[in-house]
Amino acid sequence: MKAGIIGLPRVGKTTIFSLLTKTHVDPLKYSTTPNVGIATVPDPRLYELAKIYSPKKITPAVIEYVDVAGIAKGEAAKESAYLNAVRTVDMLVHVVRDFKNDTIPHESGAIDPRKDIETLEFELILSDLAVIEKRLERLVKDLRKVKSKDYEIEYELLKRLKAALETEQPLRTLKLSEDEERRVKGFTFLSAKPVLYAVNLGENEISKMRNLAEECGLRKFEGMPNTTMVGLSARIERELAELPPDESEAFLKELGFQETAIDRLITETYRLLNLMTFLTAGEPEVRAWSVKRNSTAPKAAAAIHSDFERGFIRAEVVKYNDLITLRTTAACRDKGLLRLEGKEYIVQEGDVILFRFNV
Ligand SMILES: Nc1nc2c(ncn2[C@@H]2O[C@H](COP(=O)(O)OP(=O)(O)O)[C@@H](O)[C@H]2O)c(=O)[nH]1
Ligand SMILES: [Mg+2]
Repeated sequence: MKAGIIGLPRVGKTTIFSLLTKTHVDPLKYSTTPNVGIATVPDPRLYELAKIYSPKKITPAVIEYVDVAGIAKGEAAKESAYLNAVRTVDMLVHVVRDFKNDTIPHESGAIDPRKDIETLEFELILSDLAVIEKRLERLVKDLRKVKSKDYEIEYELLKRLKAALETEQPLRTLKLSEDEERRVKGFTFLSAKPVLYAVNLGENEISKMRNLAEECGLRKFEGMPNTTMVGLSARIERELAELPPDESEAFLKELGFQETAIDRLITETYRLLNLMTFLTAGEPEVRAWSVKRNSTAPKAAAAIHSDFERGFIRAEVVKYNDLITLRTTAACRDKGLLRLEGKEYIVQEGDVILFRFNV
């Protein structure tokens, strides 16, 4: 799964991308191709399991981030390469700037996270409107020639989406039926993608994090469907990343946090992508695997190998907490805590699974 980092120029996108993916990007090098990298999803359970299995390898779940070059007002009209790069991602991390710094000019001259969000979201909405209008024109022509129930349904649906966009409602906030979801999917509407607002705070203002929406004028976006927000100071996160682990831990404690904001950002991205984790554990490897919520056992098995889905026989499942308490799957079996699950089983967060299959 892929998250695209978007936002106005000079808000901290590339800085945050580097922190997320632990890569170095030369901030002075102008690049027209997006930066692409992998972030590991923080999961302390892996290290607890490693204490039991002493595995050769520990493999966390990952998310791909794409840092697309800055977007500016009026982009939609140009139908630029930028928007096309954004089209292929599964969700958006929208970085907005709250930090003040006179040497780093801000696109619109003033620091106003809410206005910046509205500006950029308006571009996404305009782009979607253009797509809808084009399709509607075509549908009207086609409907004149043939009577088609399918076209009629699509026509009515697109009219409804258009009306929402015209009142500046992003499509991600609409409630759609499964059938409607299926119909709109192919359009890859930009405003339909889940959004995480990453609010880049001044280094002396991170206390705003405790009451982010209120402090940054973002109340309007609170509780919106498929929308969430995380506050951070990219500058502080960079300092933390440059310190040796024990010192950065002490610094973090001093700031009053248990985890870095970058880790929180990754965790929230994961959640907004509707992903959950199941685990596999053994001497060769302890590993976290991502699947969509509500996946069946064979679907989860496919995350490991497509043969596993085809040849699926059963899943042997223990809960992470039970395994940590009892230390072995054999002990779990003795206590009746190892379950044999079939094709219909819906995998749960934190299941430790051994798949049985034949190929
Ligand atoms: N003071 C301060 N400067 C920052 C912060 N985040 C980024 N910057 C600086 O702002 C400038 C633009 O950052 P960059 O990450 O390249 O922004 P982008 O254009 O959105 O990719 C760079 O000089 C960064 O060092 C921050 O949290 N505080
Ligand atoms: Mg950049």
